[in-house]
Amino acid sequence: MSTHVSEEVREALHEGRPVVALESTIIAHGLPRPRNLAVARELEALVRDEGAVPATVAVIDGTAHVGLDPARLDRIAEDPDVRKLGHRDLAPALAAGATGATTVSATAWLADSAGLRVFATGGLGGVHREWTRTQDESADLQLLSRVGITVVCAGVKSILDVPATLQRLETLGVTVLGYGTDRFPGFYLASSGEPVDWTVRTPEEVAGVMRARDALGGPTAALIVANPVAAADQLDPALHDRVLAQGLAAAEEKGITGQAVTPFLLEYLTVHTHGASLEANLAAVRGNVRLAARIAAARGDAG
Ligand code: PSU
Ligand code: MN
Repeated sequence: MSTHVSEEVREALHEGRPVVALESTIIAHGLPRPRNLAVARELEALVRDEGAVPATVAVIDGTAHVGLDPARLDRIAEDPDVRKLGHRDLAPALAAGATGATTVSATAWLADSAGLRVFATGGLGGVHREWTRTQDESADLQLLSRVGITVVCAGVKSILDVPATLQRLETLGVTVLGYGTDRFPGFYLASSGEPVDWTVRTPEEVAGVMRARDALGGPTAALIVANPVAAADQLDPALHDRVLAQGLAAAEEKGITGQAVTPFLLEYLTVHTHGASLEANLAAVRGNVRLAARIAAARGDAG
C-alpha cells in the first residue's frame, strides 16, 4: 500500500494497542485560523490522555499519511492552499503530488485500509436541504456504506436535512447507535428530535456491537456511534435556528455550491453567533474523540 503509516501508529497496531483515526478537513476547512492548529494538537492530546494513539489522516505532497508528525500537522492547519479531499479525490491528488485535508469519506477509507477500526469526527456530511433541486449529498454516506469502520460523531451537521440523511443511512445499511440517548444528536444541539432505533450506554457495549458484526461477517458497512454534545455545551436552539436560516439564505444568494457549501455555512454560523457555534462544535468533537479512544481501548485490541 502506498499509504504512509507513521511508525508510532504501526507499532501500536502491531502490538494491539488502541488507535483512533482523526480527520483533517475539520482542521483545514472547518475551523478558523489560528485556533484550528491549537485544536488539532488538543484532539491528539485528548486521545493520548485516554491511553490511545492518535492517527490524523491527510495527503501531503502526493503521499497519503495515517498519523502525522508535528510539522505535517502544522502544515495542514496553516497552509492556505491545502485542498479538501473526498475519497474520489485521493487518486488525482496522489498522482499530482497535491496536499489536501481528508473528509470523513477519504479518512474512513484510508484509515480502514491501514487496519484502524475507530474514527472520531465532529458531524458527518449528509443530504443537504434543497436536495431535490441540487442533488447535494455528501460522499460520506456512500463511502460509509462500504467500509467497516466505527465512526464516533455528534450526528450529522445540522445545516443538513437530518431526516433525509437518516433515511439514506437506513437505505445504505449503515448501523446507527445513539450513545446514551434514544434521539439522534443535532451536532451543535444535543438532539435533532429524530429517533434512533438502538441505544448503548458504555464503550464496552459499542465494542460488543463491533464484535457481533465481525462474527456475523456479511456485507461491510460503517457503525455510527452518535454521541450528543452535553446539554450544557449546546448552542442555544433558538439562536441556532435563526442564524442557520440566515446562513442558508446567504449561501443561496451568493451561489455557493459543491465542496464550498459546508465550510461556508460553518463559518457563517461561527461569525453570526459570535463564536458560540464554534464552542458547541468543539465541545462535541472533544467528547467524540474521548469516546472513540475509550471504545478503541474497550475492544482490547486495535486490529
Ligand atoms: N465535522 C466538523 N467539521 C467539519 C467536518 C466534520 O465538526 O468541517 C467535515 C468532514 O470532513 C466532513 C465534511 O466529511 O465536513 C463534509 O463535507 P461535504 O458536506 O462537502 O461532504
Ligand atoms: Mn456536498
